[in-house]
Amino acid sequence: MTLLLFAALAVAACGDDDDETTTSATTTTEPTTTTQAEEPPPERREPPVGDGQGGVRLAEIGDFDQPLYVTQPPSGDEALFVVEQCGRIIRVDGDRRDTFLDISGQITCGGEQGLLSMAFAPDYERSGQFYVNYTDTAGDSRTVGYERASDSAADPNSARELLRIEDFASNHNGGLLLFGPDEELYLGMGDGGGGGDPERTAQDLNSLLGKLIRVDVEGGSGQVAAYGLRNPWRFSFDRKTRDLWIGDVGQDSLEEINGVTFDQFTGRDAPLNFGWSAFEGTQRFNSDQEAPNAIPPILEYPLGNACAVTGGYVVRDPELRSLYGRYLYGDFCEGELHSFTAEPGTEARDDTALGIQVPSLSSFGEDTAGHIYATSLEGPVYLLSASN
Ligand SMILES: [Ca+2]
Repeated sequence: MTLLLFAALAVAACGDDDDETTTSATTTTEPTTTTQAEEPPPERREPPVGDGQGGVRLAEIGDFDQPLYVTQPPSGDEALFVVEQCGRIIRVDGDRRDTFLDISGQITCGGEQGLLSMAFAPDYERSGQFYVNYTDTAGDSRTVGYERASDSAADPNSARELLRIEDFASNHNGGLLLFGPDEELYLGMGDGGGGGDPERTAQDLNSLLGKLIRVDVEGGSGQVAAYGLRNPWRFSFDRKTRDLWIGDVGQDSLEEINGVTFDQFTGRDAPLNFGWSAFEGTQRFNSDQEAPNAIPPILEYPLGNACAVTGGYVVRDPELRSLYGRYLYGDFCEGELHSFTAEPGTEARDDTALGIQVPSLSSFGEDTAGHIYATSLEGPVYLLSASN
């Protein structure tokens, strides 16, 4: 207050000298002010794209029962929510843990089935609404809305079914629910399962299997948002650019990662076709399937020690300097974290191992501030922190 007053007095005193001084003071001051307004302070400047090598450590936030997702409400609650495969959602607030929801009696758990994810409504702070996807006792996919009863517990009686998709095999169930930058709810759905797309669902626009689905949270219907997917277990939107990234689990040869801009995803060519099962990665697969407009993957890698891609996030946590601006992903069996410079439409050229393993890497997660988490189906959930 004193300093501000002093500064104001000094400027006033300066302007009082004579006409010429006033003019020169005005012309030199104004451009300086403009420059300061446009240039963000150093700590807000965007870091350069990292090299993907090191500088990261895993900080365990706790041990859970087969965790396969972690997320956080968009506002109003700084707790983390960990999704356990066999039907519980655990709210983690510092050292305190509460079972937020337990629907273990309504699901099939094991293999690729179970409670597969949750998503908070963009207005969760006010509405208390959130959504879950799970495999029901008949093996079908269900997307159900719930409401919060208190900060630490959902109301189990508030269940409202939005979408039920009949499924013919226990594998390839997708299951990630995520609100897009357009505040629409998206669901990843596998091709039904078995192997080789036996029912030829992925290229069939009349089927919701093998798709990214836009879920109408009011009316409870699903619309094809993208197709030609085998099992898009985890996908994400870049919080800075809005780009869509999909880790699509492959058949016997290739795992693939797809990346498109949000305008591509929702533009005149929508719904986009990612090629399965005419293609597995860039290789021709089912000869009776055609996908002339298929979008090739940004990255593909062969099976071996690897078995199933776990799609991640474009890292926007400025503390993780080596990963900033890179798409982070891994493989459920191989466990090594990898990243490459995130550029939709451009084949990945600098895929790099981070030097960190997460055994049974079931998923990544991103909180509201942009911190990145990794879950191991063996129990631990980790925060990725800077190591120096
Ligand atoms: Ca299935």
